[in-house]
Amino acid sequence: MKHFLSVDDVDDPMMLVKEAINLKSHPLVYDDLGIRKVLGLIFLNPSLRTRMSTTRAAYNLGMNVMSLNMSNDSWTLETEDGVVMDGNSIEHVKDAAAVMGQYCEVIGIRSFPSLKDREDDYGEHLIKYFAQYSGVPVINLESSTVHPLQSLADLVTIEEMKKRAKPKVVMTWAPHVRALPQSVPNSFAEWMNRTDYEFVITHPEGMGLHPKFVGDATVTHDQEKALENADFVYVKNWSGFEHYGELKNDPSWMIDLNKLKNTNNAKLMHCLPVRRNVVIADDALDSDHSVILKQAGNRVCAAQAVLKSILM
Ligand code: AN0
Ligand code: CP
Repeated sequence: MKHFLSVDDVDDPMMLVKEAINLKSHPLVYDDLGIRKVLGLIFLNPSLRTRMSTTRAAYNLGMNVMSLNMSNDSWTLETEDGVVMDGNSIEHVKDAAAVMGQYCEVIGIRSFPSLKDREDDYGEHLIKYFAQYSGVPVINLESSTVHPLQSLADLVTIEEMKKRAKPKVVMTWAPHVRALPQSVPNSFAEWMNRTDYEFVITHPEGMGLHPKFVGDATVTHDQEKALENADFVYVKNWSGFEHYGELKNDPSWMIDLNKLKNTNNAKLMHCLPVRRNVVIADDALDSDHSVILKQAGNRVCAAQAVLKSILM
């Protein structure tokens, strides 16, 4: 694998899932694969899980890691081509990416969308610049439109826990107090569409995702009906795609224990961080349905599978 920008960079997503599951059982088998190689982790936004799990994954492969918080510790990047840089931006991403490529064998980058200009966000300019100008493989740590490391860990979790060959997986929109990216749900949908699971998306009217990511999924505005007989319930807020970046906060869509009653004793999933009693109620998050910790744990083997396949 050259870059890991989205599922499109993966020849066989289910093979990568199997590789991650193997690495989880034997995390140190390839502990000299990345020896004396450096992974640079570049963050334009906060992160707990992605930062720590990817660092741990790199350590398991013998790599060294440098982490840089752009917002506090580096220069403001310009992403537009050919502009007169007489505004707030100090360094063009073309130059910064090329410099970082001199210091690192692999670069991971996180850059959230502005949620103001849909065309610009969906153009994914920043991560594409890194792939083009750094001269090294680039890993997506959540970009404007997708979060593939998260989706890979989610698939690992489902594969480990599923009780039937083709589980019913339901992704439900949930309320929030801030406008959030569509990256996690876009990506989850995109990866689900590469499986043979039954996949249903439920959200309030007007909160549909880009059709390219929805693909063949069944879409319904009836959350109760969608949840019936579900084996996995993936909960996530996202802001509007049609009314781009619009915040919707409808508390009736919050998931609680009662809503899981008509499921097939569903496993409850969330990528974290989760606002308790806004997105999901305590009674559900703290119940036996919840697999959020397993999911977060699986971020390590997922990142390790990606790094391994880049290093091989
Ligand atoms: C981010 C999001 O929804 O994309 C990161 C999730 C992994 N969440 C928040 O900003 C709360
Ligand atoms: N799920 C996830 O990517 O978490 P962080 O934003 O903390 O990295």
